[in-house]
Amino acid sequence: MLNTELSLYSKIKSKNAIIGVIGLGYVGLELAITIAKKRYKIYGFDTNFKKIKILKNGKSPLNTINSKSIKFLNKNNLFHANKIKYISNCDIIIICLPTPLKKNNSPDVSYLDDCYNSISPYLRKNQMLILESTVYPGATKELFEKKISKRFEIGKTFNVCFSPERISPGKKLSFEYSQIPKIISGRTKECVNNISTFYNKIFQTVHLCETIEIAEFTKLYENAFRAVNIAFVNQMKIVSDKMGINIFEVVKAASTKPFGFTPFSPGPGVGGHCIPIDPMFITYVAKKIKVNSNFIELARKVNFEITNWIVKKIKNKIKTGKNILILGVAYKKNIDDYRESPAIKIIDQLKKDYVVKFYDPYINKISINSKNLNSIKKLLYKKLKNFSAVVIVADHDNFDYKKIVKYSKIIFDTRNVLANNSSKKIISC
Ligand code: SAJ
Repeated sequence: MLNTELSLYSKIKSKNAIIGVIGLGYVGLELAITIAKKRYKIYGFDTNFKKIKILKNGKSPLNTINSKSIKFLNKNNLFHANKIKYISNCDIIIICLPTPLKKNNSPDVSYLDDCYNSISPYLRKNQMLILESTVYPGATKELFEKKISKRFEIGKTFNVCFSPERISPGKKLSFEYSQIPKIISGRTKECVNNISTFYNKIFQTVHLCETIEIAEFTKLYENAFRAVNIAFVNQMKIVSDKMGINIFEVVKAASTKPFGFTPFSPGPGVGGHCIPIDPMFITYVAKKIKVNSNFIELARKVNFEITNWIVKKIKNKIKTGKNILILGVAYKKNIDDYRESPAIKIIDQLKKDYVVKFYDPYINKISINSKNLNSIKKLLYKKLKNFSAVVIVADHDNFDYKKIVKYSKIIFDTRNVLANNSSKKIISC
């Protein structure tokens, strides 16, 4: 039987299915590598030609994915930028595109809309589309299923599924991506059968949600849980600070409770494109159906407020001089991403009254209100004494914290990374 005549199910079972991953960011690339390791043929699609060129040269565009994995991917699979016509070769199309917020805090689904418009001419019978992007409940139906059902019979000649990504960028996990349980869902039992057959070959554990909407909501709930708890501990930091109590010690003590407690650490604010963003998708739908989700909005407000609180603390404590060095502008440690990073807000506010420079080993340039700011070229620890203050915003592991304390005049530690150092120069904030 020709490959084209084999049913989708038998292609998946026999690993003859060809997989297309659209969006080769930290989600799509990680997923492509994980799938390729299970010996499926992969097409990778991305509109960023520069990125595709880097990938084709066997290099990684991300500091969280090593070039060895890219070389492996290249050897066994095919990368294509914009040769979107190859979508018709793919039996399974997995969409891993960003879903940011618009200025009015409603979901920006333009990447998904553009994606559908570009792949639509190449969709054919017996394909399965899996949306992995984080979306509001109902989006898979609205943005993909409704359009596809005009041309194919969902579940019979075309499968529509949703499976949220669960990548933890930058975190050195003690387990592989394939060991993170995978949430899956499909519109019909045939869709479910195909996605569970496929993802059971890729991931160690698969959890089937009864509906696509449950799966869409699950992802948002996971991240709203983090946003709300981070906001809670950030507010408790402000309260305990006023009482002269070290909140980090409180969290450390509470963490000894072996049940019913999940520790979160206070920080300079919440960055990234998951935690500040995803919970707002719940608010977006809640507002449309006129139910209250003010817990989420309050968390967002508190997570912004904590950044202002830190800036105020810095201004109050700096006695002399006007030079400040920000160490680490990434939104969390050991990554090269500064989207929504609190460091941007901190620099933007401080630069009104101080000369602010930054150094981040992973990021050499940032843009604040479309003005570029370059990192200082090299971190010469001995020169730290030339700054009135050093502010640790991203506690990258590759900083030499002993030297930072030794050579700095005053250090604002927003990450409690210097907890074990009793130097009077350190101000925990
Ligand atoms: N943060 C705190 N205190 C905390 C935890 C985080 O201030 O206790 C801050 C971080 O510094 C960062 C922001 O919140 O600025 C978000 O941190 P995050 O650890 O949630 O990291 P993200 O944004 O990379 O979240 C991703 C999410 N993964 C997915 O959505 C698939 C999240 O669900 C993961 O739990 C998280 O990675 C992770 O644990 O690494």
